[in-house]
Amino acid sequence: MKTALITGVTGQDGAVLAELLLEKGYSVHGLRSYSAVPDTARIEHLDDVVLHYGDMSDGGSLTRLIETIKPDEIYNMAGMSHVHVSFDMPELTADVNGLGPLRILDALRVLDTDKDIKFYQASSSEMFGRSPAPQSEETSFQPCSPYGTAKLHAYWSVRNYRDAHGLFASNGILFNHESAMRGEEFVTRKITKAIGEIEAGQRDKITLGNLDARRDWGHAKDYMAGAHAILQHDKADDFVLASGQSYSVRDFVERAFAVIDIQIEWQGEGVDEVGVNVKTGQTLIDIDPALFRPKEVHELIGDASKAKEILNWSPKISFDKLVEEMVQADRIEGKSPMMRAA
Ligand code: F7E
Repeated sequence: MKTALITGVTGQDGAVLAELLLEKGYSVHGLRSYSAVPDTARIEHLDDVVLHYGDMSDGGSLTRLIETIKPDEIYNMAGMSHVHVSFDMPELTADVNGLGPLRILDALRVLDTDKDIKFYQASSSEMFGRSPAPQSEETSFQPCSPYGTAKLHAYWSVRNYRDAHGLFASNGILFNHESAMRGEEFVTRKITKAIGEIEAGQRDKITLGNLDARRDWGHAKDYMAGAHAILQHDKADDFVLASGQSYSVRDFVERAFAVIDIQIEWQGEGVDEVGVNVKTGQTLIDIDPALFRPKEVHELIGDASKAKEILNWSPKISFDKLVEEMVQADRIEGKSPMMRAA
């Protein structure tokens, strides 16, 4: 039986990956950082995950854990994952997202384990920043957020430890990937959660930032299967995982409302633009410039040809299916207690 250690096991990716690895018969250990408020909701159904306290900013805790568990595979899914927030907490972002993976790599270099532990780093399309789309493994990086620069530090650390010290360390450069477990601070889940609440009469509208930003959105289940495939390859390497299709935030809004049979019409311009329910005239979307980022990545479209060719990986869940699944999941949650009981 293989043993895996997943950092960030309480987040969307950690939880989805933990479930996948348990299904594959792995013994799964998860690193959780201390939080005063319980943060294990996403893995409550996964009794078999062994949880350990530790932190990406605490090298000693990481080293001890690796030494004790002696995993076959380590998946680093931990970190400060919100790009906008990284502008307000650049040092913490650099520490956790940039130096955290380096701490694991260095532990793997110095620890005298009898195993060749494989390491997966959750690299991000945000590292491409303003490099023109489509972006592949050959595209140059132009990160434009503290989040992107910190991820780039980790990406290069993986490559350097692989080349200099012979570690089996691979980067998965993942484009945006979502699910019903996505945090509510990310735009897709923010929209679907609010739609559930609007439908249940608990709120009137959704306030958003840049409607024209374009992202390549896929489903977290497909992308975690890809992360696993990256470590099963016989050689450590770097792979882009993406759908190859991009949609704007505006597109996501339209398709998400369509799931509950509401058609949106856009009226006005710039920060005064609103999205209106065609049937009732009610404003369902407005804009708050405070939600614009100091510097924005305008368009991300991934080219995952290498993963397709070498790993035989390609996403199976379409954008429309993803949107539908997320809206439907939030409809149940968004309904009033009376409707839920019915
Ligand atoms: O923003 C725009 C926003 O926060 C997507 C993380 O998983 O994927 C994610 O990063 C777009 C941006 O994701 C709102 O300006 C408009 O252009 O959902 P997001 P992200 O920044 O792309 C990458 C690959 C990661 O690695 C990250 O960890 O949507 N947008 N209005 C908004 N975004 C948010 N959050 N909230 C809004 O109201």
